[in-house]
Amino acid sequence: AEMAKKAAASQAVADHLRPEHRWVGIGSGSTVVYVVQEIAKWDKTITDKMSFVSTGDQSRLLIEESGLRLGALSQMPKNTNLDVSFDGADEVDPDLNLIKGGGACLLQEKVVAVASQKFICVADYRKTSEGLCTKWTQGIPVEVLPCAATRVLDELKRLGSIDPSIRQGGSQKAGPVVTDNSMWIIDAPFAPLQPHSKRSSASPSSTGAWSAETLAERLIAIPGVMETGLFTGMVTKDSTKGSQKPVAVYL
Ligand code: DER
Repeated sequence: AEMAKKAAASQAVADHLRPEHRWVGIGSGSTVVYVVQEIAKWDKTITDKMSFVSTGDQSRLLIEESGLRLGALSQMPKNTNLDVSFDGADEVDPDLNLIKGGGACLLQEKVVAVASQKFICVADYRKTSEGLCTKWTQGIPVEVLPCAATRVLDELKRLGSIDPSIRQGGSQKAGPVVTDNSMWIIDAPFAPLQPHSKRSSASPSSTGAWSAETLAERLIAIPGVMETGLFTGMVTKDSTKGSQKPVAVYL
């Protein structure tokens, strides 16, 4: 699987990073490490002109340790997007909706992904599924305000989550995992979501399964939820043509 991740990462960089790019988003997780390793091989006269925006402490350290220049969203010219962002995913459905947040970095990852002209998700074959929550059974990661966590748990159960729980640090840290934003993560398992491409003509409710888009809207509306790991409709806005291309996913 490491070979697949490495190959997918180098292909993604070859296909989508351009020498004229100036703002590049770097996600979190293990696959994106290979993306940065590829970029770090480029001639410094090119990469020294680029700024790399991180999506958390791991991403920031990865950029710094690779000798690439760190940039912040606040430094970007007004009304401009990052040229391209690279990130991983925990699961990818046929409509290219994603579950992210296995690494608890989903909040800044989504901000950077949405701020990017093109969002490249590098996910090897193990991540593809027929519907979100099919292969990724740990639950949809939800970043929450710690003081609201118990009320969010109750609301998640009302929405059909099966045994949602606050992510614990286990042997790494007593008590809950604390994110780079000083928040907690709740992992909320749901029955497999129904991708649009698999929707029967019957109304969605007849199957009882949530669509990723609808569930994402319901989750983000819960007071105390800061962000969710459902990345839906993450299309690449090709502003020149006004068309929208699906996010490029390397499987
Ligand atoms: O936490 C995240 O969203 C990461 O991007 C994660 O989903 C990808 O992790 P991996 O590249 O180590 O599989």
